[in-house]
Amino acid sequence: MSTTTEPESKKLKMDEYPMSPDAEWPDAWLMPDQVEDQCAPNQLEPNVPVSAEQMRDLGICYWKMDDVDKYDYPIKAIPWDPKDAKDPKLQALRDARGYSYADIITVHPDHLPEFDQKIKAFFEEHIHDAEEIRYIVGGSGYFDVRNKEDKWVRVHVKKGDLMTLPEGIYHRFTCDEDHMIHAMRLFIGQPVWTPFNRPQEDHPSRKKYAELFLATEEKKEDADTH
Ligand code: KMT
Ligand code: NI
Repeated sequence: MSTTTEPESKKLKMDEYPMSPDAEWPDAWLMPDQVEDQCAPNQLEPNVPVSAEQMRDLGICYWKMDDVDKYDYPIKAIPWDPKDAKDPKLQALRDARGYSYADIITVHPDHLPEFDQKIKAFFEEHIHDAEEIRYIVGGSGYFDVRNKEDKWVRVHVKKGDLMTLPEGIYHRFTCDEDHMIHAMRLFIGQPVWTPFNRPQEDHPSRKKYAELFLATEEKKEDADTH
């Protein structure tokens, strides 16, 4: 009798879906503390690029989804059910990382009520008490995250990019000058999108982030030996 189930050894375990090679990661750069137009690229002069390795060191994960154009995604679906867009690679990643929930939204003046207010709210510096997972199925935009020196790093995400920000990282979002992003929001379990605006130094998620990603080597050694 034949079986279609994969042997145990071939199955990807939770958290073992391999990330994309460095060359495929989105462009990222340092940006000034203050900006006039949040949707402009806002690079320093001269530009200071931020590498994939530096992004990983902040806890960011990234996968390039090569087959994004093979599937049609609705403008809005809350929640989203993959009836006619059964991308096996997306499903494998969701299974590997436990992303049980998904919805789809479009941030564009014609598709998001109170666009101007929303885009201002997205750009308030905040953390979440869970990972932030976004799969960009159309358009583009900027996720800004704070680096280890508390400087802003701007990551330019576009169609086909699946990026996650770790729990507790200070971040914000804005559209770019095209003012259109079509994104799938993923979540482990029931979604909670609550933003906790900075400062949140005593928030457990912030403390966890600081310990995992900001602690100096000395502090880590201290923690190991005491
Ligand atoms: C966020 O986290 O600010 C958003 O979800 C914005 C739209 S998704 C790119
Ligand atoms: Ni957020």
